[in-house]
Amino acid sequence: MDTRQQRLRIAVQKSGRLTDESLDLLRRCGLKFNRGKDQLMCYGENMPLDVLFVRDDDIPDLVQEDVCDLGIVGLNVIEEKRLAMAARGAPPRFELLQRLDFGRCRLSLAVPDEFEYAGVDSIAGKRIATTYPHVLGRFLRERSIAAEVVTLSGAVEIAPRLGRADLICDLVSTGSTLIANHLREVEVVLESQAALVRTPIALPDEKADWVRRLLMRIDGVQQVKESKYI
Ligand code: PRT
Ligand code: ZN
Repeated sequence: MDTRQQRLRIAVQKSGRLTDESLDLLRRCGLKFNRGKDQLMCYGENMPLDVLFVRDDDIPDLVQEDVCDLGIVGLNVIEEKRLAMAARGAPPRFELLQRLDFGRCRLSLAVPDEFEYAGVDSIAGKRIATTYPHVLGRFLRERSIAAEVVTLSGAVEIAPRLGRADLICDLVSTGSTLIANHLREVEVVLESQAALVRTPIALPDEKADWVRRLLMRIDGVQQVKESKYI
């Protein structure tokens, strides 16, 4: 039988903010694996679960295209993808299984220090730089605000200084990047954290059983972590 039929495959960020904690979670769930340097895939030694290392932005597609059964990715990426697909009239084909207790951040509006902000209406008619045009677009629509969304692929925080935008909509965690760029956070657009997603395709019994077991173990790991903080 094709081993792809029997082994689960999970997509994890190759190198970035979610990588260490995603792998740590899998280890705490009992998975043993050896990750060689620059290795794109590693095989679970004691569970039928293999890890594929990819860019975080590719994870929703890998899961919907059934290349991977599972993926760990930020809700910000999931939500942007979901809205982008809905805008094209295509329903998303991945399912949110569980929120994970790491990767917390927020997608926020931030304005230059000298910007006179007096509530969300102050951004009407302004240019907003972001890498999340669909999530921002929904935020504006829900508040009936007409503003120009300037979609960039990165370096959003310097867009106001370059004259490309009046304000930005970007991810924030500690807030120090905003301060360093003379920007201040004024509105939260989306709260985010890492999450486990799965393919909507029905899995063979044995694989479905392993997904259930993995979810129970994740629950256990997260509860232990929580009780440590209390
Ligand atoms: O290469 P690849 O495409 O895989 O990685 P990436 O560069 O797109 O993503 P990466 O590793 O930066 O982030 C992966 C995920 O981590 C994001 O999709 C979020 O779900 C989550 N996350 C949590 C964050 C942050 N915190 C965060 N602070 N992602 C990005 N940032 C950036 C933010 O864009 C800004 O530039 O960090 C800066 C702000 O941080 P503070 O602490 O100064 O506020
Ligand atoms: Zn990315």
